[in-house]
Amino acid sequence: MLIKKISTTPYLDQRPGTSGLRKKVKHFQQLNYLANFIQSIFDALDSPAVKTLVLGGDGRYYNQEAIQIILKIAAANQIGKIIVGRDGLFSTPAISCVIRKHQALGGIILSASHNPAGIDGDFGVKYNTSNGGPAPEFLTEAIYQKSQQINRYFICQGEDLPLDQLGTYILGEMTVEIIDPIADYLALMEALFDFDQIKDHFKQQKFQMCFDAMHAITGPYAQAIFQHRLGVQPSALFNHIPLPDFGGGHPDPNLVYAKTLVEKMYGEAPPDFGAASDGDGDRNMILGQHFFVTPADSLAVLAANAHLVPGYQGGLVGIARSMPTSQAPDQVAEKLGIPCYETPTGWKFFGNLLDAGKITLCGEESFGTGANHIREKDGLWAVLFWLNLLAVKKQSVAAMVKNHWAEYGRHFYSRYDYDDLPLETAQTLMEDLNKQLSTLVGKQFGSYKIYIADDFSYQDPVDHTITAHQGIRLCFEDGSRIIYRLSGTGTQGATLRVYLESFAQDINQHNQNSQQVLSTLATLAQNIAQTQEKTGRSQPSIIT
Ligand code: VG1
Ligand code: CO
Repeated sequence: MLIKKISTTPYLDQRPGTSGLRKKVKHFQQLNYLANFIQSIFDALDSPAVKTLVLGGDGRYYNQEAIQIILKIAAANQIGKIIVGRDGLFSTPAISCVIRKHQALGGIILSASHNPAGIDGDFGVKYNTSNGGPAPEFLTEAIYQKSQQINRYFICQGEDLPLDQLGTYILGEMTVEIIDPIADYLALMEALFDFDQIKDHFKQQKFQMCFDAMHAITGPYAQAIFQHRLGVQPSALFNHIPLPDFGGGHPDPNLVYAKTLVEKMYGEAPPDFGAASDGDGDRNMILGQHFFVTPADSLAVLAANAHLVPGYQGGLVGIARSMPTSQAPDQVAEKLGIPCYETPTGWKFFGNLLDAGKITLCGEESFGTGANHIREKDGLWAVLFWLNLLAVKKQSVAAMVKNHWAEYGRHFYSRYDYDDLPLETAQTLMEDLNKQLSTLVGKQFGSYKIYIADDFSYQDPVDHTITAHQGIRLCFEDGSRIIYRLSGTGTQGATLRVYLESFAQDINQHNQNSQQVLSTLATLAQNIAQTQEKTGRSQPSIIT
């Protein structure tokens, strides 16, 4: 087969962010843009030739075309074998599972996660390594450096492959195996959870659930798991047909965007349990009847009860949470006598801790929960974990969480996002905050006194690399925190995220409304950073 060497010139904006390279679809469709980045991945990898890679995406617009281009570039770069999900699909957790199971060198994930899709939406490419997790910083940086020097890429000439047909194909000298994207993942879930007990709980207790796939990748997985394997009624699955534009929605599972689910769970006679996942299937939102479980509370409840579930009967070795995530899991770790690590935002920082056997569970405030079974956060895994616990405890979601608060105290939590700010405005705001840090320590604001004000820096306990400038932390003496950081996943302007947390031990305070409890802290956060003066916005774009 003819291998062509195509001359090209670098694009200066190919540095991966929190979770891979994300840009508008049209940006990716520029001449050689995708090819440059894919070739840079192969150029940065240590002798990728004759090895196996896994490839798939969340089905968004441009997924199929990108797969065909990537296959031809891989074949021209002497990759030995590529395992592709049927129709070019894989959820992010499933691809992590398949990389590990098939001992691949790594995988290429095509997704912009929860960012909107369609011709005017976003696209993304992420490289994961042989442990199944996002490439560490040194590798994403190496890929970026290659992309800045690139002057050619290699591509095979040939027909497109029929991605809808399972089977083995040959492209040049490369083998392409098209597999069912669900089977390996389902087998892993069955090894961790007691599916028969969950099924019985649905039957005996007349326990009802619903799941919103938001027209993204988890639809077919949810059908296979909940409907076919656990016997849930088809009507319990909403928006389960994946669409290239995700139905025009924003597949981010939170109270604002998962509208269908929220209306159902806060409506009349709701089911006992509701859940949603995001575009690529790694996030989750858990709801009870008229009840929302914050992601950090979810991680804390799972950790406290993990021994009740087959996969975690032996107990936990440790927990990790990202820095802006509430400290609810820390309390559980303390009681269990295990460490709780605090990492920068992004799943890549959990990889070393998981590989070194230092943690079993981990999570982020952004609706991400996961464990050592793979190296990505895992939406459906979290849903199954909750279902298994509910089947064991035979309690409502609200009762489980409230009992948890009674034992550990409640962490009120909220995130304020200021979207689409001019980059310079956002950067100046952060720089000005940085300059204030030394004067803030010891300062009293009403009943709040600051005892730590810093720019978060993380030293990886395994490879000792230091990652600096990961967000500004203001910690108050009563356990409250305000955190400011800029998003690394957006494709338009800059997004300022302000994270608010406040702690109440007293059970009499647990039933208060989060936004009310956090209102003084929210005003303080605005005043200290002068958000209104600097951004011209009196309110955030979205509160989750
Ligand atoms: C956001 C979240 C972060 C998450 C990342 C990728 O990053 O805050 O917690 O790991 O998205 O998740 P940022 O830099 O925009 O705050 V996903 O589901 O987009 O792969
Ligand atoms: Co995601």
